[in-house]
Amino acid sequence: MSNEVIIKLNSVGTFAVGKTSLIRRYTENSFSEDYLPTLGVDITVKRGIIIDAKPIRLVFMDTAGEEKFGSLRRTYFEGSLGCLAVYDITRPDTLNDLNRWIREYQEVAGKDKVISIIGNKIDLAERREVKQIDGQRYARSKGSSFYEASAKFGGKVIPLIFQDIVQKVLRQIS
Ligand SMILES: Nc1nc2c(ncn2[C@@H]2O[C@H](COP(=O)(O)OP(=O)(O)O)[C@@H](O)[C@H]2O)c(=O)[nH]1
Ligand SMILES: [Mg+2]
Repeated sequence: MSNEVIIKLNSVGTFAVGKTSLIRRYTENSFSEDYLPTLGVDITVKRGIIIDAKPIRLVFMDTAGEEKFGSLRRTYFEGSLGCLAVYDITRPDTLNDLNRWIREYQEVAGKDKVISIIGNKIDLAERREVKQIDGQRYARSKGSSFYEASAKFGGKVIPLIFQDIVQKVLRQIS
């Protein structure tokens, strides 16, 4: 479709918080228990979605949350319009780490880009160590949307996360 809007989105967050799983849940509606760490970057394209009456092509640059890929990761943030900043509700450090991840993303993509904060793995309720309110407060401090989700269980929140970030990006670029 020629009038397709192309939106490049990134993911940030510590290793194994579920960045790849959330994107896979949204793009393929699938989930795997096996941990296959992203090496450098996974690029996923999702076409044929209509948001606010506009045909959208989403290009996900899903990068590895490892220091050794640092300089490479930065190059994938160039030209990005939005970012999912993901933490794991069973690992409090991963919420603290978001400051560093968001700073790295903003240094390359720009401070004005849309960032959504996602607390993932809510299916592991008995192992929860981050209260929902703490994620919410953090997101508010960044002016970001906030969602809790489970890439494993999926559900309605998954498309909402992606619709929301795309709508915010569209508002910003129009
Ligand atoms: N229980 C549970 N496990 C998850 C969830 N999301 C991801 N995982 C698991 O956590 C590990 C890391 O996931 P992955 O998406 O590769 O993390 P990434 O390094 O942030 O991209 C994998 O073993 C996944 O199966 C979730 O919502 N619930
Ligand atoms: Mg990954």
